[in-house]
Amino acid sequence: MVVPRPVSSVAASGAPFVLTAGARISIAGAGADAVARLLRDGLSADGAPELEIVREPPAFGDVAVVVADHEGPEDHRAEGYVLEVTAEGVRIGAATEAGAFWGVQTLRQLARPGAGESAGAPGIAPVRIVDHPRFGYRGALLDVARHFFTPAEVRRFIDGIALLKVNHLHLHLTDDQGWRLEILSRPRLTEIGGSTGCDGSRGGFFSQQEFRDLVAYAAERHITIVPEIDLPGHTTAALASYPELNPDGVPPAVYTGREVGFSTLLTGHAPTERFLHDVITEVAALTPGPFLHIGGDECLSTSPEDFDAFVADTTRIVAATGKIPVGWHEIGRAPGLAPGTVGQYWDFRVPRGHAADRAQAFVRGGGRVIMSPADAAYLDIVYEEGDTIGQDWTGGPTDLGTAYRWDPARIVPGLDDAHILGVEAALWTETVPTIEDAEEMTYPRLAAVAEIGWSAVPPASRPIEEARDLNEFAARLAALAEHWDVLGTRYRRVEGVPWPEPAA
Ligand code: TNX
Repeated sequence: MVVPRPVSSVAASGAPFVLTAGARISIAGAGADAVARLLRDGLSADGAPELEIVREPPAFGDVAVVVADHEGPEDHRAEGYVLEVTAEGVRIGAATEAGAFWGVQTLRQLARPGAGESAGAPGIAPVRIVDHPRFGYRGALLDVARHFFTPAEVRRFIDGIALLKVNHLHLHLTDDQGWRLEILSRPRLTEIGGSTGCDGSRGGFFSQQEFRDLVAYAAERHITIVPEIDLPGHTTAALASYPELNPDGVPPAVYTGREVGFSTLLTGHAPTERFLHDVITEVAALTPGPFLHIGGDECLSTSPEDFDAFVADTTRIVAATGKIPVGWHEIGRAPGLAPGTVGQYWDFRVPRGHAADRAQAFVRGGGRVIMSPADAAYLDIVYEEGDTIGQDWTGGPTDLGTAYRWDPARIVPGLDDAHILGVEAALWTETVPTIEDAEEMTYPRLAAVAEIGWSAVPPASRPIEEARDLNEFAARLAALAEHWDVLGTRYRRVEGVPWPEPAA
């Protein structure tokens, strides 16, 4: 009962493993310490006893974590792991800390909340799991621009996505309604541009130190932060802060509405060029991860020629910092993107207009594509008609089945696993004011997208609606929800899932 479903899980015979209060976490290999501490903290957050960590061979009843070159599934050493459960003990073997950490998430899910003999828990049935991801990129986008979320709230979000083996957190840091990252060379961006949010909600921003701390917190959990500075549209917060960026030289008032697509930087103009350089240089310096996202969506007020020149230039500035540029699929129209630029596809499961061609352009340019079909992977779309939070522009609600029954390699002709970096679910927050609301929009649908990104390719011979068995998925989700209940994670109790009884 694990989400995402492991590649291979074979039940073994024998008595179950019971986690006793005297159990220890036995570690071997470099890097096992950090993973073991996260295992201890994860299990105790789930209601299990707090285990001691020892660097010695396991005794009966212990949980062993071994990180060594020859461990983990062959050919899948980067993030794979092998997890064995017998009555004698549990053993997680992996070639990397990341692999061991994903094995830990599986173990947490196998252990029912409150596991331990005192709780009278049933224990974990003997099993051997060999597991690795389908895609190296499994992402979640959190829009902190429309509604700001504090570092503590973002850490809580990181904890939640880690349990699902999501390994990239895309932070949408700037938009019309807010600029949320301190830029030392342009202090007005946060002073003015960060002063409010959608519907006049609280302002706020991450200082550079807070941002570094978030990057480090995520990295401990094997999650890479992908910062997005959305350009040249979605920029009212920047335009309000610096008059010289405006086509007419006149700064607009800060913006608290929900409409998109009306703003643009003045392109092809020296002050804007300097601004771009300064901002991108600072963001790159704060980002140890490989990616820097430049947005590029919905620039309805930039002429096509100006847009093309601007985004090509911006990808080259990013590449010069040593980062891989990422942009929304619209930028695929521009000739001259930096080689290897990654595209993020956000059109529908059945591509409309030029969307497929735009996505294919990244592959022609030596890059790959992240798949985020808006009518399945956008977490801000309503679950059902009549919901008070959420948008409905994708032509219908996104219920659990819609979020689950699609495949990234069956969307854009010619784009298969070799061209697809991975998948990402996006939580836009125009309508999402609090972190509790954010969680309710995210769970359980992120679990569906995380499984699509991690679990084995469904057989090509079967229609995707059949290949993804919603009832089977729902049963595993219900087990996961016991953890959400213990952790205090909000989730939507959608129909069709045998959810646990709510705690009294
Ligand atoms: C589209 S798709 C957007 C966002 C909105 C979202 C709302 C894309 C790259 N941009 O600006 O927040 O729809 O669902």
